[in-house]
Amino acid sequence: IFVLVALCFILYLKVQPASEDFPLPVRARQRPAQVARVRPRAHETYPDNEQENEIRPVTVSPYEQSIQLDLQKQDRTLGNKGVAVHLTGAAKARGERIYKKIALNEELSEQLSYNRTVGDHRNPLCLNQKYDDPSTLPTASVVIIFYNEPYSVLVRTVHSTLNTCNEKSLKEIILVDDGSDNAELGGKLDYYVRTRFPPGKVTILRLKNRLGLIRARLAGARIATGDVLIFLDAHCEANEGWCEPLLQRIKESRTSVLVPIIDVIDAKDFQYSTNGYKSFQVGGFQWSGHFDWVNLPEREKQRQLRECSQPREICPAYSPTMAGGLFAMDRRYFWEVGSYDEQMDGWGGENLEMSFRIWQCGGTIETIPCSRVGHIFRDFHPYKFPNDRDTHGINTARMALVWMDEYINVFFLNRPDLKFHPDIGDVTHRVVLRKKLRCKSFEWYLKNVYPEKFVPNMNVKAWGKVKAVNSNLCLDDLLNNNEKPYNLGLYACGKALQKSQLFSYTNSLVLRNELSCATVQHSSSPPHRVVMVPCLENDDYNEQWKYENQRLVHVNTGLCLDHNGLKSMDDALVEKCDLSSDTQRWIITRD
Ligand code: LR7
Ligand code: MN
Repeated sequence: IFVLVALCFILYLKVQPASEDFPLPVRARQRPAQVARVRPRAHETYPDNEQENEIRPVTVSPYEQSIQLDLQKQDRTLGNKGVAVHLTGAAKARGERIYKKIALNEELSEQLSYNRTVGDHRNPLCLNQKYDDPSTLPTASVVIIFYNEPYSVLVRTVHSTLNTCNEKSLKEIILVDDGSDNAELGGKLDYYVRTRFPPGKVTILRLKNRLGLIRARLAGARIATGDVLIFLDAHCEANEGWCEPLLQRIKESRTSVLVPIIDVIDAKDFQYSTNGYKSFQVGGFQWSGHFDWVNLPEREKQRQLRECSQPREICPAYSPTMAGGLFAMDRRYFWEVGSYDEQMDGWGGENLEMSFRIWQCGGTIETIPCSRVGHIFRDFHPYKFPNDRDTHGINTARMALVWMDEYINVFFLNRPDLKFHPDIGDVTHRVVLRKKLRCKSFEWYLKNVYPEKFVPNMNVKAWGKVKAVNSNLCLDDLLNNNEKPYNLGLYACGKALQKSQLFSYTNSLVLRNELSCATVQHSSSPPHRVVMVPCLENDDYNEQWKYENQRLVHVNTGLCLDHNGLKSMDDALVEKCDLSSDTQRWIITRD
């Protein structure tokens, strides 16, 4: 027995391969332990042409090796259906480190399959929808622009598009590289596109320099050949069946500019999340020129019921503005209606410009509820803006000069910094365009498209600073200008009217700023604070104030706004009304 065991042992040793020179099959030879690390760091570069690398006896191109390594890292099941994934150990730490740098967990992205599914989050009513045969629907060119996006995220965006958009409808995908200097987005991406995607489907357009996202989109649109342009950011994953409803609607109405419901892909754990299939928001704007999300107004629901024959929940919903990154539009209409303002640089502002332009010049912007696409929202921009300029502000000022008519005053009231900004440049060609297209006024837009939008100097008894008589204290939102409730504050009155001190006292006796209305917090004992709450569509009795004898009396509690003993930065309070009190007297002024 002993001899037998010994023999077996010797045999076993013989069979073990001497790790280096044993001829492994090609796949195994590419295991991470056995090839040089070919995946470059950001500062390393690939050879321009993989064939040129003749120094090392490499039989497989380094791009191929690198891509093989990428694929080996991935887990086909991880994150499927859009569930959250949490890394552990060293990978977790690496993920956190890269997240701090680029606001996105690139480590995790590299472990998720390019072909992961995000699930089907549509309203079940969508499944009964019938769309025309792809042969009679318009075709789509999907344009994806990118500047130094994480390679794996971009590649997943392309795979996801190919996996979810009907092959016959999807004419092409155009990737526009806006002058990225991240090495992986160079030759390796070219190689990937050449070897992994259906021939002719995916094109990369390389811009020599970074032109900014507006001009990058224009460059992509110029070479597109599909009937419909669909723009996507470079970090999107689409829900099943998102293409057809867009193409169908454009077939029916070519001047409808469409946005999908934009779902959230978490930048840390890549979870795909929705607000539930029933509710979604549409686009609004703030007078500072920023885009925001707003609930679907009751008025719009009524219009849907009147004008749409489908169940209301899946009807196109008119949207006053769009976020800008994800939309579909008839290609010819895109050019007819003025594409973009080519002099907008970098990032920002083009979405409100396009929104106002579409509405004012005869088109519509609609959210299509059966079309859903996820987008990775990042906490900060992982890139610098050209020349460190506030391109969002500058572009928005260009927009305002062309489209907002006299309402530009409200914009500059909110953005005095932009009023004489030297970089705004000339907008004559856009004014000419507006004339040529015979577009309607901004007043028309507000009245007909977005009547819910509050205008600080319209339908008001007074507007300006709410200033204490005999003191230099003013009501001030202390920069809390958001949509959650917050305590109203006091601050030294600014010389000029500033955004944080801009209040309106409306014809319906509401004291408010752009988004919030002043009310009194119900507490059993003093101090009673003044709280700013999101204004309701119909004014609430609890938010009414009477203005008499220079006193601001909260109707519901009968208490008076009072700054007795208060100083700058304190919360605003109400006290028992006292006609003889000097600290309960206020004026609303623009001086
Ligand atoms: O210089 C640049 N060049 C580019 O090509 C800067 C950016 N880009 C690319 C970038 O790689 C990305 O693919 O442009 C795309 C958009 O940039 P993001 O993702 O940094 O922008 P964002 O998602 O924060 O910004 C939103 O607003 C922008 C205003 O200019 C654009 O319209 C974005 O497309 C838009 N994104 C969306 O609407 C997605 C939904 C988010 C919301 C709300
Ligand atoms: Mn984006």
